[in-house]
Amino acid sequence: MAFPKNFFWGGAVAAHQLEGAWNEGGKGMSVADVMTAARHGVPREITDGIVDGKIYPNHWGNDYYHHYQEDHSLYQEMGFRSFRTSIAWTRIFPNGDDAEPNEEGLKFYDDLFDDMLAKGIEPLVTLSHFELPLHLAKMGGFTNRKAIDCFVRFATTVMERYKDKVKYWLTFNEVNNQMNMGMPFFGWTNSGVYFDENTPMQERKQKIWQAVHNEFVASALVVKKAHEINPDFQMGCMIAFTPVYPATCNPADAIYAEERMRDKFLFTDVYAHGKYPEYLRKRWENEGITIEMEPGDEEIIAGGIMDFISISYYMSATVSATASKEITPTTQVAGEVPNPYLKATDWGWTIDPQGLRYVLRRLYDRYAMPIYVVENGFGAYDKVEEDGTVHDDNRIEYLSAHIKEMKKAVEEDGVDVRGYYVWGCIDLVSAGTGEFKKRYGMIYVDADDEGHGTFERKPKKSFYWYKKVIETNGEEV
Ligand code: P53
Repeated sequence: MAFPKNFFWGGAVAAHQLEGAWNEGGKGMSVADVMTAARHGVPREITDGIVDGKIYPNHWGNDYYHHYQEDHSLYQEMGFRSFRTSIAWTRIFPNGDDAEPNEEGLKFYDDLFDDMLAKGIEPLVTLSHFELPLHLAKMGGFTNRKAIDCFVRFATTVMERYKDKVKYWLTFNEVNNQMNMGMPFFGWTNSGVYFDENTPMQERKQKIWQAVHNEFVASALVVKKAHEINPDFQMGCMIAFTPVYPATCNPADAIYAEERMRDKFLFTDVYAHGKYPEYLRKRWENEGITIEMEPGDEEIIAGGIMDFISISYYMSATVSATASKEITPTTQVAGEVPNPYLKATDWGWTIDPQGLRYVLRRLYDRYAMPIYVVENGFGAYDKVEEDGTVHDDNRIEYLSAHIKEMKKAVEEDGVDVRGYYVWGCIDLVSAGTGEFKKRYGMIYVDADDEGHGTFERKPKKSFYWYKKVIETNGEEV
């Protein structure tokens, strides 16, 4: 048998993409609440507050806030062993720096976790998934050290509150996305760092690297706190591990591709080894970046080593040393060129199941730590048949091919993979575009890009397929 008996088969979501109820229950505004709806190739706008006439899809999501019991029952029916969601920071501390937490928000997640646990589903909770309080973003987000204290306080509050309910935690979702400094979206969602098209690159770099350092300190402080609160807690980092291949066997391409891989490895290196790698210090030096560190920061980072690594995996990227390094709204990595061996989704994301195995091997070879694949999924247009069913064979094909490669990583390469979570196991708002029609779900939600619809839930064909995968512990994929 490839997968251990207690392997975590499940699904993943993030509060801001599905809860909706953006101003209910005492919730404050987050960075996600001021991002407009867009589409492939057109970036989401970050507006100064709510602007009349613009569409803000995160305000309604898929209305999970009012549907969670029903949704958890569907997950139970599929056999989920675990479910990953995030706690919306602004439900707990509406402004991020409030004197007291919001009891109504705390109670909401008490009920939500109780319901999951009653249905035999183990929660995996992301503490920060693109949900920084807007008030903190206005103060510079994570470039401001005040955000460190606020995050630690938020994390401590929820870890203490749910210490007997939640055992698995992630600190910052896809913290490496902000290495893409060409698009304002990434710095904003990761760190509450705002810049626009006119901000010079050097200024962007300086701000993002400072935010990254502050997040390493914040993450390490939270990991330490977590183990004090409950020694059984399992703490993880979360990296979007899009592998980067060289376009040719030209050594210059190989070196450049590895350089872009370091944009991800630098994060896992710090999380796994507790210190900044030499190549990163050199990079800062060569690029004229000065990181403001306080005495003790490096000791804090050394004390915040993770218990496991978690990744999202959707696609791979291929680069050439000589290709243009300009970033467009559809660029994943600077210097990207098409890969003639791979097809892509309607949103231009390459489909590369072997890339998942490649990444699992590279990570396990480097760290020998347990790995959770906490996001993998297929964003596509769904066709609803006359009788209301959705035959999403393309999604089944995508997921199945990826699970098969993950299985090889376990069986043939000996990688210690502990869990697999289908991203957007239920239709929700796309982070990148704000669309609802870029659907990932195995459960269909009747809603459109403008939030019209009944929000009724219905299993798709993939729902029954995944149920079988779980039932057979990955033997039948
Ligand atoms: P959407 C970019 C590249 C890889 C993953 O993405 C990304 C992004 C940001 O768009 O985000 C992760 O919804 C993220 C989720 C997100 C999911 O991938 O743009 O952790 O919040 O929804 C899919 O299609």
